[in-house]
Amino acid sequence: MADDSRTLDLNEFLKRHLYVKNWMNYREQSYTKQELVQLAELAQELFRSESSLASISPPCTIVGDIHGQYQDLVRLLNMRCPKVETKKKVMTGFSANRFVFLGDYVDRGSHSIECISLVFALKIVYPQSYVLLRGNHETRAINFAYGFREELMNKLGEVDGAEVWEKFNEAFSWMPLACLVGARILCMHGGLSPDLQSLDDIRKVSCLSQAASHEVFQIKRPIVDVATVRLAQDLLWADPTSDQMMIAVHEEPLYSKNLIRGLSCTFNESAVRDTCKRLNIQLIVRAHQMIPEGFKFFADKRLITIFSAPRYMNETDVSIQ
Ligand SMILES: [Mn+2]
Repeated sequence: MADDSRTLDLNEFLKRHLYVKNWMNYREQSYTKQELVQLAELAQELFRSESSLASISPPCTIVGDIHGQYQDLVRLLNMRCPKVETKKKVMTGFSANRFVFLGDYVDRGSHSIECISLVFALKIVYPQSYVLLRGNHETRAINFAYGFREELMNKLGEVDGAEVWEKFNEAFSWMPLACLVGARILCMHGGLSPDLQSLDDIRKVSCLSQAASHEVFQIKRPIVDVATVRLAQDLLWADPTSDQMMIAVHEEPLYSKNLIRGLSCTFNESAVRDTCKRLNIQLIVRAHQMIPEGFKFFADKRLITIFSAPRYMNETDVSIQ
C-alpha cells in the first residue's frame, strides 16, 4: 500500500466532498480507480476488526437510507452540532458528532459513488465516531441491478468500473449487521428475525479467527450472499407489519412471510415487544421503508423507522426500497 498511498489524500478527499459551495453549479467529482480501491480496502480492514454487532455511546445521530442522494447526505453531515456551538469555533456535525448510518448508501439516486466513498472516508478518518451498518443494497445482486454498478462503469469505464465494484462489494460483505447505542437502543437496516433470540446471536456472526472454538453456531463473515444466513437476511430485509390478520389468529404468530419483498419476513407488534423484553432493549431503530415525514413509530414507540432520502424517487412508490 505504501507505494501508491499518495493516490488517496483523505483530508483533501473529505474537503472536496463536504464543502460544496454552490449546488447549482456543482461540478461532478472525478475519481481515480486507485483512490476508490484504497478507500474500499481501508474500510474493509476496519469492518473486519469490528464486531457484527457494533456499539457506540449516545448522543449520536442515526441516519436512514441515503440512496445516492449526495446533496442530502452533505446537508446532514454539515448540520451544526448544538452542544459545541458555544465554543469559539463552530463545529459542524461530521467532525463533532457521532453517527450511526443504517445502510442503503447506494442505488436509486444519481450519486452512489459520492455517497459511499464519502461515508467510507469518514469512517477511516473518524473510526470511533462512525458506525456504518449494512443495508440490503450493500449486496451484490441488488447493487448490480439498481444503479451502483452502472454508475461506476459510466464514470470509470467498464474494466475499472467492474474492478472497483468488486472491491466495494468485498468491503460490504464485512460490514456490521446491527448496532447497540448505549446498550438500550438496537439499530439495524431491516428488522427483527425469529433467529434473533439474544444479542449474542448477532455477535456470533464474526470472523472465524475471532471465534471461540466451542461456539458451534458461529457464522462466518464475509457474508457474500445474505440469503445463506437467515438472521443476516432478516436484519437487512425484514419489515414491521400491523396486519390485522396476523393478530386475529388465536395462536398469535410473531413473524410471517414478507410477500412484498418476496424474501425474509414481516414481524408484528408482539414480536417487537417480545424482542425488546428478551434482549433488554428500550427501542429498535431501523430504516428500509420510505417515510415521507422522515420517521414513523410502531408498537407503542418501541420501534421507529427512519428514512433520510427526501423526495426519494419523487415519493411515488411507498412499498419498495
Ligand atoms: Mn433497504
